[in-house]
Amino acid sequence: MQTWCLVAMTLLALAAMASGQSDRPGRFLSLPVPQKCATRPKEFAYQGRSYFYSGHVPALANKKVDWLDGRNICREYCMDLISIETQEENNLVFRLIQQNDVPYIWTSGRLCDFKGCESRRDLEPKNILGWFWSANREKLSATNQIPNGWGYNPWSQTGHKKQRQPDNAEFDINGTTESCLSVLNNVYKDGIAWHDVACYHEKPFICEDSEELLNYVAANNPNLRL
Ligand SMILES: [Ca+2]
Ligand SMILES: [Ca+2]
Repeated sequence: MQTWCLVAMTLLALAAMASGQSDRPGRFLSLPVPQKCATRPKEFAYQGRSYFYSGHVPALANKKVDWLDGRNICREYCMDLISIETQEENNLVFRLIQQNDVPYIWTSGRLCDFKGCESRRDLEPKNILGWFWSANREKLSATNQIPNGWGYNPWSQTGHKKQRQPDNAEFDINGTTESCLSVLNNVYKDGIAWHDVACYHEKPFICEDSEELLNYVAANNPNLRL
């Protein structure tokens, strides 16, 4: 897993928004709200970071949102949609989904298919090497391999086209690219597994602390307890 150049990827992330990735042009990333950061929901923790599932927060319990709205709700809390870098973290997510019978959730996984991505040879072929976690701009492992240090491949072996994921299936149906990563709960009789899904779909989500946003708010609010 390599960390991408922060500045370049920030620009890419901004370009992604400006390119209207969910068919609503002119949408931007939200800035953190210091008071919300200080009182953010902390349902569970892993490696020093707090997380929550939107369905367990009274104010968000019935909310299903598209991928960018999910990011923005998290970001106001100094969080972002979850990035799942380790099998242990993935197991936490799978367990939460299983124990609470959650149908699906958004993660911060995103296909680099927007302006600025076309010059990145290292991201080809896109369906295998073109995925990254928007929350921290880290690349995902190749989608067709078991990630380093994992005992299984979290991507589903099946889907709408009865092919392994990512399959970009919706593109064949209505021309919309499946550019966002959702964890689905047995939608294709495939157990709990990762799927590429079109970003406009409305889903509950899991937020994870963003060190970047927490540090930013801490620096500007020295007396705030985060
Ligand atoms: Ca993470
Ligand atoms: Ca798919």
